[in-house]
Amino acid sequence: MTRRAAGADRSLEDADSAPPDHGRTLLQQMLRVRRLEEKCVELYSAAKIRGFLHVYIGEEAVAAGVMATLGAEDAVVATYREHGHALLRGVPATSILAEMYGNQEGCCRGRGGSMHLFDAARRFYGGNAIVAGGLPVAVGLALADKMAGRSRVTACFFGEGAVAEGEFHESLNLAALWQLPVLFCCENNLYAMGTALGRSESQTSIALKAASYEIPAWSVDGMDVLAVEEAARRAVDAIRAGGGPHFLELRTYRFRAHSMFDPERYREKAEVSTWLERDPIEALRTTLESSGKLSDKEWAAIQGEVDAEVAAAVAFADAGTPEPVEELTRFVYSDRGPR
Ligand SMILES: Cc1ncc(C[n+]2csc(CCOP(=O)(O)OP(=O)(O)O)c2C)c(N)n1
Ligand SMILES: [Mg+2]
Repeated sequence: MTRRAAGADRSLEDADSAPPDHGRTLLQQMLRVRRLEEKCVELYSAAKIRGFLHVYIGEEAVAAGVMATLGAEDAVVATYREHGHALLRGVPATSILAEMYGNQEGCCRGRGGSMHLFDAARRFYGGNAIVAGGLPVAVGLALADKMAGRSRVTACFFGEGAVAEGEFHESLNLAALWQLPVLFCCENNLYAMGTALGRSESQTSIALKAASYEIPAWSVDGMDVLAVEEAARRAVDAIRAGGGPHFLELRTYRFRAHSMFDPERYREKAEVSTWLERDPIEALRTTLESSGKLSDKEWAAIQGEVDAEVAAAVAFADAGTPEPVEELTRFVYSDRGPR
């Protein structure tokens, strides 16, 4: 086929499927996270993934909305519920799943596992298992950027459980004091393990706590990806314009248990059902369909692509090589010997 003919074919294809609607892209991003997480639960039950596993099902709109506003030069810091953040940051599903299997093809050679996904080349700085542990890391990254005069943003995701930690307050204080380019993204899913927010905090508005540090802070519907994206874009633009740190309290809900070892005795089934009705993926799909921006064919195509991506990741991880035992101390001790 000549070059001209190939170009003609492409323009025909383009005419057939209109330029991808941004809403459809967000829908696909959320679905990628959902399907990967569902697969992780399945693989955990099959003992292919071991250790701890915390899934993000129900909270996808938060990562998808914020991540859509960041560029490759920006940095992302997350918690132990970070598979989706890593995926949307560009870490391949193959590399993520291989990591969870403990395979040497994983993004940390299988040494980090589910809670410690990390990819410096993509400026994805974890995967932090310590509650609030990512906040000082984000402040440090932003301080480095500010000192070097780089126009970058560091987005830091953490749960509302972090507000009980000193690191939360120290980090907000220094970020505000030094006017650092950090976007704090609090994923307020109402529970820290089995502790409801109202049982542990006298002030349950996290945005108000952030505002007490002189940080512009907004509460956002974390089940609405378009609202999340809009708020994040406003904040990121302000940060890039030298406006210092900004804070988003994203009100969301985890549909599944805290981890794979949680009998969920602390919340009523009726409460979970009410939130399930606000499924962020279903909500956006309905909005797009009713406004004529998503046909059945397009939805089927999105699902097909996502399923294929997850299936390829499973095949990759299944065919991988566990980190060899004899290499366990590699990268742990210095190989330079005594000085
Ligand atoms: C400093 C510290 N204390 C306690 C724990 C145990 N722990 C693990 S997850 C968790 C709850 C955190 O809840 P939240 O920050 O709301 O995040 P979510 O799990 O809801 O996403 C706790 C207390 C920990 N990992 N680190
Ligand atoms: Mg929480």
